[in-house]
Amino acid sequence: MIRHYIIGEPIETDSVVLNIPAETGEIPGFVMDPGAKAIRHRMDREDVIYGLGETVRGMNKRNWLYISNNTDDYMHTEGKHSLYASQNFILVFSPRASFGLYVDTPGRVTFDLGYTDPDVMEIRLDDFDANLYVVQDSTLPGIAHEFRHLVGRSYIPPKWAFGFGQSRWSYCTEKEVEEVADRYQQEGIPLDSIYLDIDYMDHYKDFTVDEQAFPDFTDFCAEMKKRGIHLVPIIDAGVKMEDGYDICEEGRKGDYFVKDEDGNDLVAAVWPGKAHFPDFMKPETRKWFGEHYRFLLDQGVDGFWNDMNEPAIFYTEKHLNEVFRRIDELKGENLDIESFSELTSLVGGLSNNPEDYRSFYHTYMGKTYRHDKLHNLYGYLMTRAAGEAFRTLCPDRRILLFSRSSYIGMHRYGGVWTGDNRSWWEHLLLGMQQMAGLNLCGFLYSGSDMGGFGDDATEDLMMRWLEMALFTPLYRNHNAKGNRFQELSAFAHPERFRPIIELRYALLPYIYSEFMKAALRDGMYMMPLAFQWPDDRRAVETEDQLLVGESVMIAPVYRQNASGRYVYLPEDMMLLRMRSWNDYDEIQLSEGDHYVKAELGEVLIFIRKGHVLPLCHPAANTAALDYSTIHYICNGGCPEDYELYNDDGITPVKDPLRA
Ligand code: MIG
Repeated sequence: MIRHYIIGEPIETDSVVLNIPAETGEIPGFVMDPGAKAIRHRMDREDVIYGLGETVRGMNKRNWLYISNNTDDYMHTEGKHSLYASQNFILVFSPRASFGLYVDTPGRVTFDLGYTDPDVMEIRLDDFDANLYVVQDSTLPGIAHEFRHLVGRSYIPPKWAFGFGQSRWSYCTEKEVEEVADRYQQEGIPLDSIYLDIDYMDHYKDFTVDEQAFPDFTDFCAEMKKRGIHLVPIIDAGVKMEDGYDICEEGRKGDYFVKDEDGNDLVAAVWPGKAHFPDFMKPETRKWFGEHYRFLLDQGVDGFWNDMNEPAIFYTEKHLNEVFRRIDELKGENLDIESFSELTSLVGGLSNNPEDYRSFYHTYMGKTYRHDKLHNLYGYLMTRAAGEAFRTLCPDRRILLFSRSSYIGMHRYGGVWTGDNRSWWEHLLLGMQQMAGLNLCGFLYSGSDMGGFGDDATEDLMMRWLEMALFTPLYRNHNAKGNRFQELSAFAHPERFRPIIELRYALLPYIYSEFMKAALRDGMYMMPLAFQWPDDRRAVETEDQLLVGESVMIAPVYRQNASGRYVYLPEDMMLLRMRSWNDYDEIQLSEGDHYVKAELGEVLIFIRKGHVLPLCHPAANTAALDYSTIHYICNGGCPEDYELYNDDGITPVKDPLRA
């Protein structure tokens, strides 16, 4: 059951698809404190809080302060409060009565989940206006399902988007991209996609291709398609300011950009230097911007990633001028500790500055709003622009689309990747933990940059990351310019990765089935163990294992130089210790604690009692998979009872599946 309450005068976000009449009166379990712009809930000692999507720390969000304030932050350390997204749904799992709470407001929300007082959950709103939805059900999967039903069906990508993808900022030319494909082919490692980062563009201009570097992009796309590889270009939020550049000109003429205090198109910088920012809050802007994806679709592209849409701002022109003025004043002065730190923070404070976010305006639902009031919707509505356009530009096929910034509601239009993580072992684990919150918030198609975006990956880290992520829907190796190359072919032993990637392909019938069933039935694809064993405290506290679909539990190795790990089994299970899709040990383990060996290159997959795991022969890419080779590993279950879902992987799916 879902109950709807209204605080103040909320701004509509279009994140909810059911019309649930609002009730008046007390919100069950909460005390309202309008003076503090807060609602408060007393927690039991045993309460666990899930949700909040892609945030730092573990799956249980309790005892930290999370602030929904979409931020381009490339240091995902545990002291942080905000990352790129605002996914304001929490699930409070309590022996008393579990419930879900969705705080629907586009402004800043502070989730003080026992940070100030360990016994108290306090949710503070910058503006005391919100739609609140309280979701009640007797089970955790039930609450998750009700909530997902409330916010609408999750985005479904084409099937090839479940294959392995290679990315790096940057591949600058056709030749470089070809070489990546060649090297994978030479190594015999399956590959479905290569991502194009900002360098494919002409001077970082959206909807352009650098003609020197890619002289015939249409031909190039076709040639790569023939090799089974999809090219996936990036699109940035900021539009380069340049006379004669069609997107800039159209945006100015059509009044599609956000406005500064004086009513002029805001000038702020990102990649290309000075840029304008589309006002994605306006349907006209979304329509206009979305249509421009056609430029790349027409050339054979069928996937995109939307970046910098928090939006990230290097500096605004106005603020930069103020900084220059002040620096001029400081020039020649004796800089003591105060004036010197003023100088450094003047420059350091230019990017993503809170004051800048209060200095421009949107037109939303016929009214003018200062940006910060709607801030968390920007990435969502950029991605919605693309998603909605695809429905008319190519109604007969699915297009891959995922975004860095998001808000609940966006999950209907695209997936997410978790942004600029690092080649750190702790981020390998974080990448797994974030999947629980993301699934709960509807972002089924998601994943982190495998190998880590920042810093240098080692062969063992890369290997363990590919193993951990074997079941994550987005399976992409991505990293940043300046770091050690981490294409699998760049390591000392590329051949050691092949069995892992092949295993991913062998698992695709299961991954795709379970993903699609979750999407089409508003269910969870990856979930914490508490969803299955709520009465088992050990299971509930397990932070480094996940359930994937109906049959599988994963327990990856996430420590360097470890050749095994402890695993907790809430019930008897079959362990598959897999070295490849056709070389593995089958071991029956009884419930309880086990130390399980897993050398580098060995993956631990647990099959639940009474369940089966379908596997097929691997292939060079998803299109080449042969479902007639499917065979089942059974732990007591019958293959006939397994509901294998398959389709052409391209045609949009209209109807929900009946359970
Ligand atoms: O400020 O396009 O998160 O994946 O490679 C960096 C360059 C901008 C951030 C994205 C990252 C991408 C990078 N972008």
